[in-house]
Parts: sequence; structure tokens; C-alpha cells
Amino acid sequence: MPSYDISALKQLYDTQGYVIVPGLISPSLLPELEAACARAIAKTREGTWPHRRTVGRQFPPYDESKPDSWGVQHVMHPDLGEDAFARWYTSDELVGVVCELLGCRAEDLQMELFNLLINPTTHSFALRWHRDDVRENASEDEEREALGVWHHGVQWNTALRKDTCLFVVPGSHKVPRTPAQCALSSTLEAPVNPLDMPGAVRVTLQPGETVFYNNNILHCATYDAREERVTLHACMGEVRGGPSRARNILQHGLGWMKEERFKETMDERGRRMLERIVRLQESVGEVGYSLANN
Ligand SMILES: O=C(O)CCC(=O)C(=O)O
Repeated sequence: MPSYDISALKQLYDTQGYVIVPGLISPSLLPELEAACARAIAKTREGTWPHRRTVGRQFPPYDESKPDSWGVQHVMHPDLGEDAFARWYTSDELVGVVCELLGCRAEDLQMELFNLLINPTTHSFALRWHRDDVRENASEDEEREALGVWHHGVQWNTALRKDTCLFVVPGSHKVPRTPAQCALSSTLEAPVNPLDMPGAVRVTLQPGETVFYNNNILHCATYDAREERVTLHACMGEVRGGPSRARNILQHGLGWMKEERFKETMDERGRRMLERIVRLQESVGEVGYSLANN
């Protein structure tokens, strides 16, 4: 039984734009996930896993020539050979909370992105203040319109080590930025001090805690090369989102999900979730990228 009131989560999530939930990794799966993360991170750092977020780029497409990494992409990819990731992604614990936050049934969920956020080893850096699917130079009206669209999806970070990297502005998923907030989020510059942003708070996760957040909340993150970060970073949507979820998800290049051998690694729930994202992929054309890079 969860130690929190599941119905209160959605209210908090809707009001603040984020909510922290403990205990979504079962004790039996934790050692396998830990081991899978260690192998995936090692391959990424030694250069044998090509799907990575590289220091110097905040959003896709990432620059493969850069040696230092701040993320491992596509951890469910069959080439990585780590099925613990998909088992957790489709687990009852996680799916139960996602359904509550999205107000949908498990039968409506679609499989989306699953990556790892890690500390770079030589270059500390920061992600600028942004909303994942609204450009930094959007006008107030454009921003209001974009924020009024419900995308039928949720994103989360689950920390395996204490994680203090993420900063958010609570409630900003619903309202356009104030002029003072725009001044600190209209360029591609990373923040000097994230807490200079009016209304910003630092999100601290203890190992095992998950923060679910609306990815259009105003957020940024700092990456310290000296602090170990091992954070599962994923999102899930539901079919009612249709093409409105397509760009944000498919810009990450998910062609490999269509491969039969990927389907073979899934249980029945996973296969159904996979079929729904493949249908979305097939229903939309070229999607482009959500945000500009620096
Ligand atoms: O590092 C983080 O926690 C946030 C990552 C992020 O901002 C993003 O993926 O859009």
C-alpha cells in the first residue's frame, strides 16, 4: 500500500505543476535497476553507447563530437540489453501514479521516452530556464495559448542518488512569464544562479523519490561534475494526446521502437503501450525540434 494519499497527488500536481512521490521502485527491482544504470553509464562514458546527451547542447539534436555526457538516451533500446528498465517503466507502482495524474486508464497509456540523467565527469554546466515545448521568445499571447493546451502526458525524474539539480517555478505551467521572468529566460544563456529567477524553488529528491512535473513548467537544472547523479528520467502519455504530443516525443528519434526485437522484450502491458506510440509515429510526418539549441 502506498504511504501517501494518491488522490491528493493530482490536485497538487495540477496546482503546482509538480509533485514528489516516494517508493515507486519495488525493493526486488532496485538492485537490477542499479546494476543496469551502472552498465549503461559506463558504456556511455567509455563511448560504446552512442545515444547520449552531450555537454554543450541542451536539447536535441546533440553534438556527438563532444566527449562529456549529461544523459544516457533510450535506455529501453534493445541494443543496450537492459530489460530492467522496461520492467520498471511498465510496473504497477509507476503506472498507477501516472494513471492518477493523467486521469486515464492503464489501457490508454503510450510508451514514450526513457533516459538517464547523469553527472558529467569533467564539465559542470547548467540547462537554461525553459519550458520543454514553448520557445523562449514566445510572446505572452503565444505562451498563454501554448500553456492552455493539455498534452495528456507527464514527465518525471526518479533519483537513485540524492538529487538537487532541478529548479522549477511552481504554478508557472499555467501562466505566461512575468517581464522579470522573461528577462531571465529569453536567451540561450544558462543561469548564473537559478534562484535569481522570481518564484524559483530547488527540487530536492532523496534516493527513491520521484518528481512528476508538467514539462511546460518553467524549469532549469544545474549539473555538477563532482556530485554523482543517477536519475531515471522518463515520460508517458495517453492516446487522447494524439498528434499534440508528437513533436515533443518523436523529436528524440524513436524509430528503433518499431523493431520486432524490441517488442519481444516486452510483457503484454508493454506491448500494448508500444503499439500505441507506434501508431502515433505512423500517423504524423516530419516533426522537427521543439526548442533551439545553444
Ligand atoms: O536535469 C533535469 O532534471 C531537467 C532536465 C530537463 O530540463 C529536460 O530534460 O528538459
